[in-house]
Amino acid sequence: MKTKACIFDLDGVVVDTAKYHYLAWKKLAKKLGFDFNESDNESLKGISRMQSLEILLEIGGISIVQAQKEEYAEEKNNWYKEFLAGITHEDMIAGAEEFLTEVKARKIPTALASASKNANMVLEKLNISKYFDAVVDVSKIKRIKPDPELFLTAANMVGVESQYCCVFEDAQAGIDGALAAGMKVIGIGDPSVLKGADIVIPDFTNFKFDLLP
Ligand code: B16
Ligand code: MG
Repeated sequence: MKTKACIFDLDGVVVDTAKYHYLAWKKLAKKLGFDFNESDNESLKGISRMQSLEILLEIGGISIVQAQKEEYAEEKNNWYKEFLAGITHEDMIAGAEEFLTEVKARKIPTALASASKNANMVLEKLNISKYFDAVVDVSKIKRIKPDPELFLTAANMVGVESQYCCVFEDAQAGIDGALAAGMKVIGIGDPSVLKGADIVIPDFTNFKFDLLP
């Protein structure tokens, strides 16, 4: 069954912003007095800001009231946005722009399915909206990854049935969501970390559309 639409996650797939989410969470952990490493960060990838904060606080053994949580989430987001202010095309995942260009040249529909409320800012900053026929507005989604809603909405927006969609994801929550949507998945990252994907690649270097299932 050949792929008829490509659905891309943003952070860690198109742009190397996953590291900036990590650095901002690490900064918050430091402020709260505990260490937070890359392995801890794996479980925060692809999920919402508030859910990420809950996990971070659990790791640090910290219990606080809701108003304080909102304050910390905002603080993390402000640090993350400071990193975003400096991003350039150098921050794109290796080979991502070439792969997107090939997919567009083949007239394969594309969608962006990111859990980030900052997604549009990143697209505008790098002028890469042109690669996507549809961008799912995460504020209109009720359930995010690992729920399949984000991916099903993206498929619906480009008018392609799930079984013909291929999702590109760097987070286990995203891979699980894409599989639950009945889609094929290409993991971007480390095969010893990402489970269930059809293929796992480190980045898009030399990756071509014909290699898709
Ligand atoms: P924000 P993606 C996700 O983006 C990130 O992987 C995740 O780390 C982040 O918590 C989430 O967006 C929410 O982001 O705080 O900017 O709204 O990987 O789905 O593109
Ligand atoms: Mg991601």
